[in-house]
Amino acid sequence: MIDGKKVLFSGMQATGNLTLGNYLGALKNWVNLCDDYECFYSVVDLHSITVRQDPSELRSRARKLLSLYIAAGLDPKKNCIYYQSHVSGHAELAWILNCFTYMGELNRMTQFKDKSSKHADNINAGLFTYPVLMAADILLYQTDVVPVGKDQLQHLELTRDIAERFNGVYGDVFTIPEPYLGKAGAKIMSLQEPEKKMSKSDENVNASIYLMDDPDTIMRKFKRAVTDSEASVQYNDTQKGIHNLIDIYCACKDVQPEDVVKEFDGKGYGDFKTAVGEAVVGVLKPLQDEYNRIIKEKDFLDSIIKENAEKAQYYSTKTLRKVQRKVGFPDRIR
Ligand code: ATP
Ligand code: LTN
Repeated sequence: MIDGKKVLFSGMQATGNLTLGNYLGALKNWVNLCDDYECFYSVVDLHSITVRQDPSELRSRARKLLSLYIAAGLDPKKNCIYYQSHVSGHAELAWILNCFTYMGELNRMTQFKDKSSKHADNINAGLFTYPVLMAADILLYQTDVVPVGKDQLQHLELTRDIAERFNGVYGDVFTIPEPYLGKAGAKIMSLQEPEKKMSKSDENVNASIYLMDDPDTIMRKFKRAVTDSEASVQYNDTQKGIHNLIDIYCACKDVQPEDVVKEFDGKGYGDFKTAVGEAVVGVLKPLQDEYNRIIKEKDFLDSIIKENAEKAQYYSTKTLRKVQRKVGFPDRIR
């Protein structure tokens, strides 16, 4: 608890270009959570170097992601938005937690299996212990809830196991975090293979709408979106492409699938795709304008980066000192 509020933590990696899936499934839903929770949103750059990165590219992407958090509506005075690498406790706690995590547990992580097969030339120890750093991120702030997608639930479960193991030895040190299941966030699927989720690492650029795509590109991608031969806008599990387009339209227009089916009754896919494209442009254009404004405000961004890193450092140090005492490190002489 911080000032009587439960703590919420989430993070995103600054790798790849964010997609409409990241926005509708995560970022957009984070905006109002600060009314009920003390929120920490980190740009997890320590995680990013588990895969080889170009240094100047990583630095620039990290700043862009942080600006995008703000452009999406996360008020940096009410939400602690910061770079993971600016708060030393993440790496320090991760080391300690490494000593409370079994090789067997990490071996079972599906993300490690996926990533090590994709990067067979660089299966480094960081990639293997990635989930322990994620556990440190979460436990460092005595986090109560973590909004994550399904793919990260396994890591959250491991975080809970590590925290319980540690508490079992040393008493109640860590809050045990729960996944945050807000109102069902849309799961946005690929425009080219609607049975797969839209993902920023998809090699086919037509499969994803990127948050910075211009209106023409957005319209073109929707025109090319894979549908079916039913020629009727219906919301069911067999018309997967149309199902996805309806979900996107609903998330952008704040309407229900049955309204969409009624609205497009008797109309062809061409009209529907145009309407979905326009709805997406209607959401992304203001986001892009705001982003382009914020990214130029150097002093403002720098002050946010500094203030929020100090805030995160303050709360994380409280937990870290407690942990260091518990495991038996000598007290600091002041
Ligand atoms: P990658 O392709 O690099 O695995 P990703 O696009 O799947 O990335 P993540 O960085 O793993 O995205 O996820 C960031 C956040 O966005 C998570 O909370 C995740 O649940 C959410 N998210 C990602 N893709 C989608 C999607 N298609 N629909 C809804 N939410 C999504
Ligand atoms: N592994 C997550 C990013 C991430 C995270 C976290 C999410 C790192 N630390 C802590 C929630 C809480 C991902 O790849 N989406």
